[in-house]
Amino acid sequence: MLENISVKEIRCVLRGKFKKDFALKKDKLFLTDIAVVGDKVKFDLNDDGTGFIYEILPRENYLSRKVPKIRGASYRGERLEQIIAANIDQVFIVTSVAEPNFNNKTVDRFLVACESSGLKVTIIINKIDLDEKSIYKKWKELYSKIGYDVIATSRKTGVGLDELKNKLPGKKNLFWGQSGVGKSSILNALYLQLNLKVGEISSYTSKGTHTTVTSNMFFVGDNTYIIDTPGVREIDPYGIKKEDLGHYFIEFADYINQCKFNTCTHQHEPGCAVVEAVNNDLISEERYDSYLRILDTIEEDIYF
Ligand SMILES: Nc1nc2c(ncn2[C@@H]2O[C@H](COP(=O)(O)OP(=O)(O)O)[C@@H](O)[C@H]2O)c(=O)[nH]1
Ligand SMILES: [Mg+2]
Ligand SMILES: [Zn+2]
Repeated sequence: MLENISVKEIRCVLRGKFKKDFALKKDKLFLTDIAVVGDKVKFDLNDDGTGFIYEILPRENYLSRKVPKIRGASYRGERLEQIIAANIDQVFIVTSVAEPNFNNKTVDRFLVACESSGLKVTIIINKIDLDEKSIYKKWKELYSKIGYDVIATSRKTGVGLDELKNKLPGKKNLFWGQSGVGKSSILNALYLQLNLKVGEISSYTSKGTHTTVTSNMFFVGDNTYIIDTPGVREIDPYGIKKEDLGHYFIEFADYINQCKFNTCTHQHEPGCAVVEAVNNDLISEERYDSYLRILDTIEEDIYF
């Protein structure tokens, strides 16, 4: 049985040469991680059972965002890429209907980040026990129609949890979403042994200059891994050009090639097939609105 494969934890530090690479980046305000959750590495084993990482193997894929903006801080320069995790099989974007309220604009930002990394995504709408008016149904329908798998869940009543658990075996599964939506709660319900802390909000170092974001990967048997990601308030997808953004709204694909100009950014350009599709209700207003908003932030970042 795969469950019997032994998984051993070895505490490692990075070899000096990585540290030098690290130092070179110090002229920038933010530093990005060198080794991230999910990386495959080569290391030397010390006598005391600890290890020295001397090589990080090429990543099959990785999920990232821009290093978060710090409120009230003013600085110049680019915002670096922060890698959340590497070598992932699928991502679950976790949302909730209430506490915090469902925010489709935020969901779309997460989706863009996943799509630009070529990762398979499922959307979880949690806390439906709080949803007296069943507003989740509208969003479930909207995202299902586009082609995403959507699972409505409640940690309280247990609805949807079996459906979710059936999707996880044999994969490296990353759970991503805003703070407080119930990521850790759901994972605790699925795997009692995890015993993750619940109810955390994003934390800052004492200086308040760097948001602490660390992900943790857990082996839960059956060749299955779970990555829990704490402390996300909002994300800005990294490294996306204006002219490429439309490709990460997957339902635009049917129309993009029919635009009059191949440099079309689907705003006010004449002969835009995406705008026409919005006018004909073939693309939802909500999604198109998200698209325009993200497009705006991409422009701002150039002169950040
Ligand atoms: N009513 C309700 N509350 C939930 C549900 N899932 C989680 N919560 C609560 O939401 C809060 C945040 O949960 P947590 O798992 O820490 O969220 P995370 O930041 O996404 O990991 C906690 O107080 C949980 O008890 C749910 O399905 N229904
Ligand atoms: Mg959590
Ligand atoms: Zn267009």
